[in-house]
Amino acid sequence: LKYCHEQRVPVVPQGGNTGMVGGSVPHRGDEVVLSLSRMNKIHSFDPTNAVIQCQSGCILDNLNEYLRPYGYVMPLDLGSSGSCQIGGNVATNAGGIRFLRYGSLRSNILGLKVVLANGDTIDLLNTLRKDNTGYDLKHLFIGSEGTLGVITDVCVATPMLLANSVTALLGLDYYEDAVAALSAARNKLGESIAAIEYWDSASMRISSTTQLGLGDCRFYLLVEVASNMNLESLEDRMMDFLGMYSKGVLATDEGKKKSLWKLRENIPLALKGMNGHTYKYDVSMSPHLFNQATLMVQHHLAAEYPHAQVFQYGHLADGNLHLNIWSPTFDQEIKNLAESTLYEFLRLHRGSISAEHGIGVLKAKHLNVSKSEKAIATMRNLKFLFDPYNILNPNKVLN
Ligand code: S2G
Ligand code: ZN
Repeated sequence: LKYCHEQRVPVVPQGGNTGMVGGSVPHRGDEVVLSLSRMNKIHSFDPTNAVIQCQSGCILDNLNEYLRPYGYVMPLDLGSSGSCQIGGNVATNAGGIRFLRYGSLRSNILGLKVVLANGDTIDLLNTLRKDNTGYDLKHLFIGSEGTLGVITDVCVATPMLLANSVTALLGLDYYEDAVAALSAARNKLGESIAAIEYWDSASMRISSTTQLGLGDCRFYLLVEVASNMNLESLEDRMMDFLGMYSKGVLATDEGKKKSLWKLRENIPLALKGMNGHTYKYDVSMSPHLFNQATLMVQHHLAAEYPHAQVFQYGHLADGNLHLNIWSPTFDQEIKNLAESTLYEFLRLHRGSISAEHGIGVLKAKHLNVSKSEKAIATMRNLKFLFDPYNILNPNKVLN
């Protein structure tokens, strides 16, 4: 980095390269791609403090495998866990399906080691749960997508691996029922909730052909509880919750739980497999608004683009909607119309144009939908402070 800084050579840091917004790929053609894959050593795990220290190139699944015998897990889980690397997860502050249970990855990072654009190393590695000594610099690098520094080592607080889990799938006829079920789940299942995901009938149709005995529902809600309490009591709690609904299935054995999760995990995979183009929007707003936002985009597209199909799915309790549009071929007009509709809606409701996937290069020009001019100007000042020659992942995050 010292050499590239002096020679003004742009550098694209790259981990598992599983990002969704083009944040880890070169775009100009004159960049050096700096792979962290070979920096994949696990330094230590302290079972007393439940903190793991490792290098950025460690693959998420490998870290989970390493922690399992100790009875701990990594504080995030996402579809790409087989190839994404913890350094990239931290650089994008990745979300995933366990955000509801473990909180943001950011809140579980205790320390980092970072190399700056000029080659200086900042050692912020510590395993302290509490450390109130001045500006918390690590938070500048978490989620900065490799534009302020290159993360080489991380210290992560690890939650316990819970002995038992029970998964349920509800079939609902109205979106409002899904939002009401979210509150009911919080009341009935409380601290044992491990995940709440939802999707619409269009998403179910492409994800699975098997009938679940739920009939044709407009919306599906997957609810998972996990705890060290015995399986019977956990099952009773879930049955008590499910008893409120006429269409629901419950899974306690691993195979059945996996098949319910597959219904959710298959949605983005099915979209990728459909011959055509998928426009992906990963947005945040109040859970009350997901269906309204989707119907609005659908309505704006229907007249001129009847072949375009709109899908809504995501992390309901996190207020994170994955609104995806599919069309037989890429059409700039569909993209423009969908984005003007959706981003106007987000502006109106103070939502975010990127809930978990980050900004990368794809969303950089829309940053002002979710950030004020002053905030963006301050981000530019920080960028200039850390990377005056703009060699670190140029054109990403900041247009
Ligand atoms: C999800 C995964 C990536 C995608 O399914 O939760 O974050 O394709 C997404 O949307
Ligand atoms: Zn997601």
